[in-house]
Amino acid sequence: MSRLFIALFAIAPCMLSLVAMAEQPNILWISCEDISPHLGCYDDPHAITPNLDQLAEEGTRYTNAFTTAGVCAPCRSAIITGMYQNSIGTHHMRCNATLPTWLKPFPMYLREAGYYCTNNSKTDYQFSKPEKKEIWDASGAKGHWKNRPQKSHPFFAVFNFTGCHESGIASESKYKSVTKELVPSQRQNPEDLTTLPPYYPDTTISREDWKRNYELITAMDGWAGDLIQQLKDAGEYDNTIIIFWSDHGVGLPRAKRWLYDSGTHIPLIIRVPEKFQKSLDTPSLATDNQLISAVDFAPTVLNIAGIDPPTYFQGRAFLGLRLSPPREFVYGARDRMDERYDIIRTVRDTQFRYIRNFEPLKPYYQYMNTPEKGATMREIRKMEASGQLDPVMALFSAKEKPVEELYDTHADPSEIHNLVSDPAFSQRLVEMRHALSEWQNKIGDIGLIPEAEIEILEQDAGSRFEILHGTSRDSSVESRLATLVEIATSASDGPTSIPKLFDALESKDASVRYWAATGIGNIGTPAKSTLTRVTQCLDDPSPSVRIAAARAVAKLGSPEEALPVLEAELQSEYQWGRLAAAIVLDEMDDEARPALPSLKQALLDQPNKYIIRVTNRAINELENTTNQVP
Ligand SMILES: [Ca+2]
Ligand SMILES: [Ca+2]
Repeated sequence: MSRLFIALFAIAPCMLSLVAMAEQPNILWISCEDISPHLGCYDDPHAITPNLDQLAEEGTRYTNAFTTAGVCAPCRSAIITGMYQNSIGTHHMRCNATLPTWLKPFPMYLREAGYYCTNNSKTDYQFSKPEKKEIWDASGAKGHWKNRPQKSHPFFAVFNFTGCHESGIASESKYKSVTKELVPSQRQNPEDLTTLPPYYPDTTISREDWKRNYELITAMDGWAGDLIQQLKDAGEYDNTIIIFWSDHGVGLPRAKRWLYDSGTHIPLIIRVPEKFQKSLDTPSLATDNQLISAVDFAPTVLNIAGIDPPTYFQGRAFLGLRLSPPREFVYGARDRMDERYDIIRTVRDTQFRYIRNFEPLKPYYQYMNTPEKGATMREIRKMEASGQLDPVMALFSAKEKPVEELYDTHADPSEIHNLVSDPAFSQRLVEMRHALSEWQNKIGDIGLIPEAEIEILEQDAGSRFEILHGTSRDSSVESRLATLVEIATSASDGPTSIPKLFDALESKDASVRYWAATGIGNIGTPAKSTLTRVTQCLDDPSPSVRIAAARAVAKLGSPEEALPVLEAELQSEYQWGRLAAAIVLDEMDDEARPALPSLKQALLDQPNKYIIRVTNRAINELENTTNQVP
């Protein structure tokens, strides 16, 4: 064995397979925003998408591809890192996490292997280091494979179409601008659409939104066709693997931000040119029904480029040589969406979806600035107010959520018939519940740690991932997570949990004390006997515990004791502590009236727009005003 070979083996094992490969394929990512598989090639009866249909005709259409969240940034952070957002702490929409020093966004491996990597242009990764310039050769509106220094350089080029983002549905001017080049035959008649989901009011207004979704997708299809044509014009079409995907489902209520298929089931089309089908051992299938998660994109791109994915990746390569066994499940997480928290986890196989609501006492539709502006959402609110909701719509306007949801997506593609109490599915329920907690343990899900606590803990831990894992990537997090899951569950369990919650106030773990105080607050008056002890928690060293305790003290009948604590936390150095305090003050409604001056003060010099939104909402409700904030 030559010295050179030994050296290569020692320093760069991941390059060996590259050496063996005849030619590195170019890779083009055509990505877009906020669309479900409303494409002709997915048998949608209305879609007008000739370019993507043609791509699917020449390549493979994946029918079971899912994102890890129902919203842009958490999904995009998982895609670029190859790790679940709730493992590395990029799970809140939006945030800025410190990553472990060993974690490299996957284009960095491609660049090391000689690829020219461009991103045009959305990042939304939820971390600021590594910086864009370390990840990409070029990232921005000018990023393009055409700018590679030499034609012989293989490229990995990403293009993203923002035109079909939810704002294109919600804003008439954006919709008109994005679709301005559509001809009459590419337009839709809202009256004729047969695919409006049953959980939306069937009104002219909702149908207008639904129509816009289709037309925005047609505009996106034209853009995708142009990217494909550019490859053909440059003679690179048969040297380039094309991967088309959306970053999550349609930008409408109970879809975007949610973990149902409506929010996480995405179109995924891949065309592997003939010459790579053999070298990558990927015969071209018209349709592939295997389960795919967006966290698999990173290992898959590295694998087809001939680079062994790093062992810390949490997804699997689904194309190329030496594949591991296919997935049994895909997983997803919902955490803070803009200014409101709601912790939800999901696991899905090819037929069933299981959902675990960790905050079941919160409604599905908490008031949030951005989604409330959409016309369909306003239509739902109107019908809620006038008592016109039919039973299906009423499911998601409920004041509380079930702890668990289970759906048979074959029989019930809209996921509206919860099977949790159906004895025929009890075995399935147990299996899915188990699969979910196994996944949470495996990845070290930090979602049950309050965000202000994460802000504090990441300082010492070095990164958010290392809060649970320590410096070892493999350490077991199971016992700590089990305690958190147990106490978070008890927090929504009602008065029988009072003794357990009371004891948990003594925990050394601030996150456990937080859930204990939150649980006592959830119970309210029947937990009155705990008032003296909970009042002591107003001086807890953790801001998250102080805020949860203040909420509990208010719910136990002493709002005057709670207010000074919450007013002080509104000025906290921890921005997510300020948000948590604002949320409690908003929840207190009229009891928070004495804090009005502090709420108004909190709007000033406030760098975090989410805190402004919640505070503005609280003030609007107290003063009967309709002030708008961005
Ligand atoms: Ca998006
Ligand atoms: Ca309020």
